Amino acid sequence: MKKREGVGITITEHILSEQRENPHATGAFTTLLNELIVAAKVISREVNKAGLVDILGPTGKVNVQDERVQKLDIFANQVMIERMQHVGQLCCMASEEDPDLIQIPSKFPRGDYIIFFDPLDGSSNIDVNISIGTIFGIYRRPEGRSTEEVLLDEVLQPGSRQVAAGYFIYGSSTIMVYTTGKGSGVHGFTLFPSIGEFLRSHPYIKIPPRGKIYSINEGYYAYWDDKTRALVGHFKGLDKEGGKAYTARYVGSLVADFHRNLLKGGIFMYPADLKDPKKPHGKLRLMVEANPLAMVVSEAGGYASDGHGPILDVDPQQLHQRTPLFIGSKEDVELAEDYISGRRK
Ligand code: FDP
Repeated sequence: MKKREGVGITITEHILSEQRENPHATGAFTTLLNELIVAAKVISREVNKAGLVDILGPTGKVNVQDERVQKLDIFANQVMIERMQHVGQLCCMASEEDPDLIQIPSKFPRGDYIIFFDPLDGSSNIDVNISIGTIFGIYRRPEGRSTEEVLLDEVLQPGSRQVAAGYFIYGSSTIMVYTTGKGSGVHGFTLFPSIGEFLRSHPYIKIPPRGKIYSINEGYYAYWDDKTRALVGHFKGLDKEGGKAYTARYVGSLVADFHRNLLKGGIFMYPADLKDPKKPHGKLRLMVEANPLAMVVSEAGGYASDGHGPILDVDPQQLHQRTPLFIGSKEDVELAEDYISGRRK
């Protein structure tokens, strides 16, 4: 970590200090982030009650007992949409849960920002108390486009154009990690429930250049091509160099796996499943999962690749485009790229 000063300051103070450093700032972005934080606090409260639903009954208005897990996904999605649509800083949104762009209703004021989010990533883990999270990436609408309806080609921008990105992890505590890029650093804030505030707990997060952890779902070994098998063999110390084996950690909740590797160093991989026609590009989504985490890891000194080049340079073609993802410590991800692109065998 570069500095420890500022530990304990509230997230509001942090955002305002970043705003003061930008002479052109209007406060619009600050308003947007503040509303996002409120949405995450509401989701966090509901996630923390998840185990009580069977005891106390479903908490929602509609009684759909059997769909409780799915309901929390939908609840999180609704909270995000309802809280964010009226702030006046967004021109549209896109969610992992919605097939199309979410336009801002005409009764609300509109701004120039676009937000992508996965409202509850890793939601198959809710029932077993494994950490889950909300991921977000924020862009600006390209200049010169001002029709009421925002078009898909305006929204589909490479991840390198994100102006901010991050995630909330709902775990043993609720933590927000985010960056506004350009050397501002990656900062983590822990929710102090009794005062309802996020306090800075992880200033200037830096990921070690090389880690000791590899994270991948090895149950899909049969679906991988030889390059992926050779790469994972390397992390197990099985290749001809006979290097020391890494340790394996895979929770199956992207935010949780990513957060651990960000703090400790290592690589998370979700490769293309070449023999599975349902997942030729893997499972993870470029716009709501890969790009935001790629911005965070890059700002923290790490790297994210699709196996051939930077995730942040991918020119998106579809809203829900999937991508292979190799993300984490820079040297580990570069090594993965060498294997996947065939430069190393
Ligand atoms: P989930 O389906 O539980 O929402 O993209 C979603 C995700 O979880 C990621 O959070 C996680 O890393 C991945 O899927 C797990 O997929 P596998 O079960 O195929 O490993």
